[in-house]
Amino acid sequence: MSADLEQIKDFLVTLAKEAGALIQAKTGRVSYDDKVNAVDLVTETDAAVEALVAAKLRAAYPEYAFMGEESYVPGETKLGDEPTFIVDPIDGTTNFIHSFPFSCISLGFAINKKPVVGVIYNPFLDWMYTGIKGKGAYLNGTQRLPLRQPVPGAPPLELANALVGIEWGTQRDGVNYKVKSETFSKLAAADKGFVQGFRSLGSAAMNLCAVAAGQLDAYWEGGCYAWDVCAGWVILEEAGGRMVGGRKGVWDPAMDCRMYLAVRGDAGQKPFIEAFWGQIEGELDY
Ligand code: LIP
Repeated sequence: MSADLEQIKDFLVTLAKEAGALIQAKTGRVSYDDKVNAVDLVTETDAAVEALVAAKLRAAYPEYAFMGEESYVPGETKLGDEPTFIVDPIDGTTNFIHSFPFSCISLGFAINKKPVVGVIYNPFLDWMYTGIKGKGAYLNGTQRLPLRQPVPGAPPLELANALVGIEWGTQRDGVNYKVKSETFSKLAAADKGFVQGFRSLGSAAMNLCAVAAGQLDAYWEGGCYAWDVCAGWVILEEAGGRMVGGRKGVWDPAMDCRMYLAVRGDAGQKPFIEAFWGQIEGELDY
């Protein structure tokens, strides 16, 4: 039996609202633990939300697999071809701890390791982003993405007119820290990339939704996992955007490749991607 994607999206929207109420109730009042280091954080609410979501999905869709950030076991959990829910219970955990209102729940559904349904809900701003493969992407059910439409006669997307989402991520040493720091510096410099600006929303899912909405022109990150990008990926593509690899030349990235460049819909997308890759100083290595 093939999956009813519309019905799955509706189920995920209801679930996201329920989980969102729990996230909102707990923000700013939580203690936290380190995972890998002192900037890779987890709270009891991350685990509680994932447990709630996993139980509801397993009850409603026992035939589908489940992968979640908090139950992931490195080296053991593998993303397979079977239909799979891919869940980040709180994306933007640091924001959640600080009550910075850019955390969300990210609920994705993938078949053959390709995202086909995405639901991302930010309960603080009451923003519900949804996307279904082949059926478009929306904010709050009715506003079709992208929200920002091109101005007639405007120049195509290029570095010089781009607002770019970036994140430091949780690795603050070694080659990845070096590549990110030097690339950010090159992208900012007047005699090099000279992008208009950077934004750092602290959540991969929120960054991807901002690119899908056309509010950010691009988002580059290394270090994310499938649960950070699955839902946002389909929302981005259904808004006319494109996901490529965060390393030069990767036009068709795997969902769990951990290095991504998301670009909004625009005629200048391909030259922009090549120009952006040209600014990457060294190679990310996740
Ligand atoms: C975080 C991201 C953030 C990224 C971090 C991390 P978490 O997810 O969304 O943008 O830079 O590497 O993956 O830990 O808040 O779910």
